[in-house]
Amino acid sequence: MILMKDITRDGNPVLRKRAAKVTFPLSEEDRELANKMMEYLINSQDPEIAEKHQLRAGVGLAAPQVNVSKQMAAVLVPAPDDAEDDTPIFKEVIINPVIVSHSVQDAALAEGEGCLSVDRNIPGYVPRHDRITLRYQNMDGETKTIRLKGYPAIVCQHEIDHLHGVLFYDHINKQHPFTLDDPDTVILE
Ligand code: UDB
Ligand code: ZN
Repeated sequence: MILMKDITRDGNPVLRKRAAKVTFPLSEEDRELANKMMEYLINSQDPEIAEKHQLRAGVGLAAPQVNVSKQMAAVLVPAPDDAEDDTPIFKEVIINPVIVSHSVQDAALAEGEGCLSVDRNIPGYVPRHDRITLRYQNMDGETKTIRLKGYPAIVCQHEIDHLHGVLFYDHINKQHPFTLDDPDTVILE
């Protein structure tokens, strides 16, 4: 299983590279990597397993974060705590993802962002697209085109940034971290 020691940290050049496209059918190695990345997210969101192995509860993990420079990321956005139904809001391994269109409207998380690869707290708004149309391949090589908004859209943009060598703090206004260039940006609580 993937543990925190396996996750590359800021300063490792793999986090600043553009990852290579993945070819289909997936190799056995790529298939195992995809499964292990999703397994990390599932384990990390289970309080007992997370405590036992000291995992940070993750909602997304990109291949460069486990030192593999390929365009693959696992995303697991759980249902809200108060939901009747605990079906995840979004659970997918996204391969060769592309944002084919996006809203003019931006959005940012009120709390800012963090990253499994960044050990310090870096405060500030991270402006992102509020709504995206995402095209990607799933593990079976099927091309999917989906629309996402709000939190799951932000998680996917954070993961896609990793595939392009971009980290969340690159988007923070250096002088005024909680000042937004676009005053119409929606702040998500
Ligand atoms: C995270 N976790 O996984 F709403 F079960 C962050 C960390 C950096 C704090 C671990 C997170 O937001 N947890 C979370 C949120 C929930 C429900 C839940 C767990 N990431 C992913 C990452 O670093 N991927 O590369 C950072 C997020 C910041 C905004 C989007 C991704
Ligand atoms: Zn990250």
